[in-house]
Amino acid sequence: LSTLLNAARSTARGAMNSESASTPLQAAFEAALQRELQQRALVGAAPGRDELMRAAAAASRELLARRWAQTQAADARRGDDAGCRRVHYLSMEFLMGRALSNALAALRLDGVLQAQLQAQGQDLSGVLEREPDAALGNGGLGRLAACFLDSFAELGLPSFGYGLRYQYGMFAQGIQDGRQVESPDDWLRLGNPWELPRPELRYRVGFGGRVVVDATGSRQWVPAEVLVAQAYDFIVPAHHSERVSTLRQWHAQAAETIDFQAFCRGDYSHAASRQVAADALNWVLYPDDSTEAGRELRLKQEAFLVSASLQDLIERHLREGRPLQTLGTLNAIHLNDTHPALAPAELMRLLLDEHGLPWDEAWTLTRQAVSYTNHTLMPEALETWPVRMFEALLPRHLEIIYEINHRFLQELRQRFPGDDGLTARVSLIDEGGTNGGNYGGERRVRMAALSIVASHRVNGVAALHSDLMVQTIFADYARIFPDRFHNVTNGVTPRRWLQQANPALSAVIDGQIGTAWRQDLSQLQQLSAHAKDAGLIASFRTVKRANKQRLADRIRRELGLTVSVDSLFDVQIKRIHEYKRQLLNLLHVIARYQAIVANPDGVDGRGWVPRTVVIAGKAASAYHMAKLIIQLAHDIGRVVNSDPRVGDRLKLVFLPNYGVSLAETIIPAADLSEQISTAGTEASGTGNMKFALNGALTIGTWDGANIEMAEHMGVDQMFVFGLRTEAVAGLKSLGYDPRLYVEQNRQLQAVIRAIADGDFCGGDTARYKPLVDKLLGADPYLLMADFTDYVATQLKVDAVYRDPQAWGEQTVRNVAGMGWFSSDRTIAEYVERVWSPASLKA
Ligand code: B1N
Repeated sequence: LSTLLNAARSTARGAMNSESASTPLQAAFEAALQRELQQRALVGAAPGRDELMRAAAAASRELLARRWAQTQAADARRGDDAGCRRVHYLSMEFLMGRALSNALAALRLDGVLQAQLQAQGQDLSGVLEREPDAALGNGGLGRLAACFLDSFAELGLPSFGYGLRYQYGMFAQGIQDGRQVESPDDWLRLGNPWELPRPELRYRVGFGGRVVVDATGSRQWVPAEVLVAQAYDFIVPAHHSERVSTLRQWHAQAAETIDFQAFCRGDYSHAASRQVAADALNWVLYPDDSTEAGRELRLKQEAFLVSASLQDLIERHLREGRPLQTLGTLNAIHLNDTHPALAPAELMRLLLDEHGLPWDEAWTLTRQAVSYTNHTLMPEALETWPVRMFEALLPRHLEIIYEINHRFLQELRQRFPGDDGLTARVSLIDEGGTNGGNYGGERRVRMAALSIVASHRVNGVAALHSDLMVQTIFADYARIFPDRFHNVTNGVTPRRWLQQANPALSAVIDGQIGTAWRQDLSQLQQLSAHAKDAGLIASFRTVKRANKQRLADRIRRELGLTVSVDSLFDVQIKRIHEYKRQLLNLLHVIARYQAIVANPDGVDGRGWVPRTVVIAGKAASAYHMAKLIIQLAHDIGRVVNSDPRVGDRLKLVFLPNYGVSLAETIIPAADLSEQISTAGTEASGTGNMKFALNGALTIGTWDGANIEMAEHMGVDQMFVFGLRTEAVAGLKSLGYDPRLYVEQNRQLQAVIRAIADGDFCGGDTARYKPLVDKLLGADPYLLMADFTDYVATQLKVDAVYRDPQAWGEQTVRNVAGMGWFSSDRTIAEYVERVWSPASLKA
């Protein structure tokens, strides 16, 4: 592992001649700006920030395109014994955010552009802010894929990310009367200056139709509908070498855009129907996080991504003059959750039907190439598709899945004779019994089963999650394939999440330990020797205060609310989900509000540590409970923020339209990071890492990657509370009764009563009835059981915050402990355990 990281670092040092010639950018920028102004008939006018942003992006793209060509040429030449396979990371989501400041930093051209813009009377940050986020992802899973692309480039890994070019990304969230309203994210409205259309890269992808058997007995699929996948490339630069990675996104077009016969008949709607079908496929990212989308269009999107990507991979492999027989040892195909799980079936189809390989050989290549990461244990997120939908859309894939299943189950019957329960449980087909419950007995294809059976490696995303995965949802498969399951704990890119998001803290760290942490985050450990250094603590404080001021300014601008930078900024930003327990956070806010009103001078007369609670996040449009939680946050905020008895002691802020860019401003300003999921439910979390890296302390449960963070920084550096996984399971198995916890805690009673009585919504007792009923009835995420410890732990947070030296020391120790959580380390582990040729022999 360390050899790999070091090798990447030393080639980086050699290759980095730091673009000292600033002229290429200047020239490219001037030319791009002229083009921009011409296209918009603005010649002679002073360019606005939009034109400047687009010109800067176009110029950077031009410079990156040279690096792209060099990288591809080098990768094509690499020997078969290079020790590392080319990685193809298949994901329905890449949550890239903005690209310009990252590109400028990678090219070392931010200073040059700043000077250039000053000459135009503009400042760089104003221009950067004009770039729309590329929000082609829901949350953590999509952002992880984006961090991975950054690390692929940084480590010089031959690699492609493969995704879809959605016309509309993650919906924009507005708030009306405290309620979420969704609107489309028309991010391509003004075009996309970053993307390179690759008209020469087009592949046909079929749907529907039937399978015909020819005279020789070989089977061929004759699809009823054919779409063309057209590639658009987005270049992801390394920061310490001239290597790049590629995000290749597919855009669907009709094979023949109009049905000319129909057109001539005057039947225009029929004439355009093929293009309409193609447009539907490109249409929109499914806005579901950790739940199954379950719609036919989604299955078509998944099949389209998979087919185009694999055809592209095979073509490249053959074009480079390599035989099909080395496909699996020279290429890795990685499934980012089960969303691209059709890949093994499609690869088999291509190898069998298009390239004429026999089954066993095709299966060997497939198993060598494919690996799969699971990102959640939530049963409602485990993808299954009705067999009926396969019959209609993907008949040949269904045949292949049946054959894979037949061989798999046959082997099992030999290995575990008489265990019919086992074969039914692990079959790729759910025969429609009770498994999965509410599907009305329909037969379904289990995508996780397909992913596991067809992979040589399966991994979870944090140690606890990987353990639970093999103990619970995949226990049978772990027994069948004991060597297949591994853990690779998530990480985040330090370039975006420290260097770019927090330049001031980066400068302080540079001053203390030098600049090498950008490539080797483990260097941060050196900070711990200075954790008690009053000067360093003061610098951390100064930076935090300035970042808080920036956030406070934004809150005032957007919401007209004034918050004090002297208050503790307590932040929870992530998708709104019951298991993430934003509601527990709100219960604490209410408890604190009631306590402040009852005891304005504090319980012990020492006053209150002032707090600003910040929440942001989107709720899936059909997720009623999550939407109610957003509304409750607004109702509480309205009451608390305007209560003169409270003043600065407590504010509750909901920042709308959470996304990558908003995270980049919020995270550096946080004092406290809320990571409070019910133990065993958050697979990893990656926001938790970003906060700690930026000097926020964590209040968190013993869940996901929180555990490993605590282990790396020292458990006492984190505010840990709540029931652990075994206790959660134990309580549930005994028959958990939330009312018992309420009866024992008068503070909790008062909090629940306030919500039930409509205290925050003018006495409307109906509004939150479903929420209160669920808390007192089932409370599946154990808020009632964890409330007391949570509130007590919040008081411990206050106590440390009162002591600036103690708080400061702890923030330094948090940053120092985060060196292991770089996505560079994560990717190095994937290379070693999952994608190396050696992992095939193990
Ligand atoms: O993946 C992240 C983890 O850090 C989070 O803990 C985990 O919740 C997240 C269906 C998902 N798991 N599953 C999804 C996303 C979209 C969808 O349609 C499921 N997201 C996660 C990175 O490992």
